[in-house]
Amino acid sequence: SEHAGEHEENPLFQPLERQPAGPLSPLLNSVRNRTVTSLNGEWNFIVDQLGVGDASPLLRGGVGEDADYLPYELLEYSFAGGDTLTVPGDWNSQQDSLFWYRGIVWYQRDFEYARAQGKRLFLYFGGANFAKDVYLNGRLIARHKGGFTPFNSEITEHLRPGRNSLVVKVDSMSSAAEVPTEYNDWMNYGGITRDVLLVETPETFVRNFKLQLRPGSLDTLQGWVQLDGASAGQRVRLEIPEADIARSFRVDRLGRAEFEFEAEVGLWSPEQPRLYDVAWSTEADTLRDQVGFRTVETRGEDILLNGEPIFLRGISLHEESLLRPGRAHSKADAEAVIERLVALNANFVRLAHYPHNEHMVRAADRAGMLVWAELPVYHNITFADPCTLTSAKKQYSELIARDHNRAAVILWSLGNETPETPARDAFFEAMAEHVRGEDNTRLLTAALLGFGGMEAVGKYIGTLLAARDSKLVAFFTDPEPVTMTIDDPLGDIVDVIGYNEYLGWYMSGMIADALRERGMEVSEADVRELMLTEMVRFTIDTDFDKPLVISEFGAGAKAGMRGGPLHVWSEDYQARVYRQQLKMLQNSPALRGISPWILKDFRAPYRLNTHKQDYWNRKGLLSETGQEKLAFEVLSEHYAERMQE
Ligand code: GCB
Repeated sequence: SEHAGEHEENPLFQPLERQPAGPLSPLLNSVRNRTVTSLNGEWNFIVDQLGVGDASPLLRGGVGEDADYLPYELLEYSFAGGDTLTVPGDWNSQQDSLFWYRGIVWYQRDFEYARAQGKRLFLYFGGANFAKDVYLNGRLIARHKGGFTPFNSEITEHLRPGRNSLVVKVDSMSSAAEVPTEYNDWMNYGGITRDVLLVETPETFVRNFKLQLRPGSLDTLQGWVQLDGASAGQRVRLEIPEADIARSFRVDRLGRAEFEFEAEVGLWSPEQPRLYDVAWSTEADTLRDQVGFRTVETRGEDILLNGEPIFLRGISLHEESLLRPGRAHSKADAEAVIERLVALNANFVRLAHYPHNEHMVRAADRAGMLVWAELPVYHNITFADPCTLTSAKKQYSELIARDHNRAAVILWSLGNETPETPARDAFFEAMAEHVRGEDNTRLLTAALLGFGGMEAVGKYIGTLLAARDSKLVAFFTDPEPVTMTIDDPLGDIVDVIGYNEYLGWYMSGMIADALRERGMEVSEADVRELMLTEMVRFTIDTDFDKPLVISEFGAGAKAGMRGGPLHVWSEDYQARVYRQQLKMLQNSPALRGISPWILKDFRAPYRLNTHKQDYWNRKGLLSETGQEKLAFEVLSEHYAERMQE
């Protein structure tokens, strides 16, 4: 993975020698509640398709230097005078010429900062896709990989009085050993896609804390607080005025204190998303946050929130804005999503397939939307490569360090539709241990891939067709209903079984093919029709005594396109799939949640049907501009009924 995001070696130019970047600083939690200066806005940029910017001798010390040269000195790059890109934001949706571009873009901006005596300064990135080299005043100060998690670096010592030049080399290419790889059913939006902030702190400050109910207990708070720049024995005070909590702790020589104490707190729930103002103070610093308290656990096939069984009425979501094309990154984006979730009567959202921005998770906390969060361990990544595991662990640590106080987040998903192999199982065992070690206040899940049921469904449909063709219908007044059993061994590792199934979409075509291979003359239309009518007799079961969440089902529809009951791409067909799937899922005894695929149409270079898809995945309940399709109401009515239960 050392080479992820790095292009094949240039035959002519060797990478310039440079001083290695120092280590990143451990993540600062709740950055927006600190003293911050935004570096969002217009940044200069240079597109560097061949990756010569830090290799070509013609560029002297490289683009990262952002050097001033005299008029008689030859220098073949310049940031000044070009176009600009808005940060935060992906480059693909900002410049037509960059729509399909995957590779390197160098970003640059100036800033001035008057640092008061005794203050420290950190440079914080909410997220940038994928690999980044950060230069301050010509010096490489930070390197980071992973497109969806935050990082920060202390720049106290690198800051200059007056003008400072910040350059970020962003490479949107991933690699085979990375998380994710290059092959995903979503647009690889490149760029500095999330907020960039300067964060000022005192010499000694509260870096991070975790404050949650102890798992299984409704009256014990537990966690830790981490100071930065502290000496052993220093005091840190916790205050939660609305709960009459005021306590102080002494940190150890690493600046950390762990605690557990009894407390009477009102609980956070979707019905009442109560958040408490929490303040952590040292002599010179106060860090505030808004924290909700709840427990989540499983008991057999139940998911218990605050000790009570709960059903997750959800929908899946990619991080694309409902307000404009491209990646979502703002509070307004998040609130636009919440509004649609409320209209759907949802209490749950699957933030697929990578960590979404912090605004989204905080909006969920305020609105009482339960969250499934996940890492882009997607399809067949290189499970056997130890670098892949290292990268995945690091990304999960960054996500947990950001979100461990968000009551809304109840599920950490380890991966999506990963084919069964021993290397994969070993990878997930290591990941589960890692994630549980970092956070024991959430459940683990994964969206399993299973064709386990396919053979049974194929046989059933084939038998019906054969009977019909030989006019033996009469003998099939009561064929055995099908049970699709999920037996992926990953089910042993997780707490909640996620399962993606596309009975109403992909499976009909696959079964038609399989039956033809066995010599039956069947049409896809016949299979599709039978699937849609018969699926209400199917049951999804698992080999595990654990809750089941159907993490995806769906069908593609182009907004405004109407058609008959078998017309794929029509809104009518999609709505029919939803009606039948929702009926069918009532049969599954372990079902404790649903998050169909997906809230809104999203950009997907996999989708080549230029007539119907036009590089959009059309499984949204909303069009790419937010227009409701028929299925939206089908799901919202279904959820309204479930709310009555
Ligand atoms: C899936 C994947 C999702 C795809 C979806 C589809 O199973 O998890 O990333 O976009 O199917 O539309 O095929």
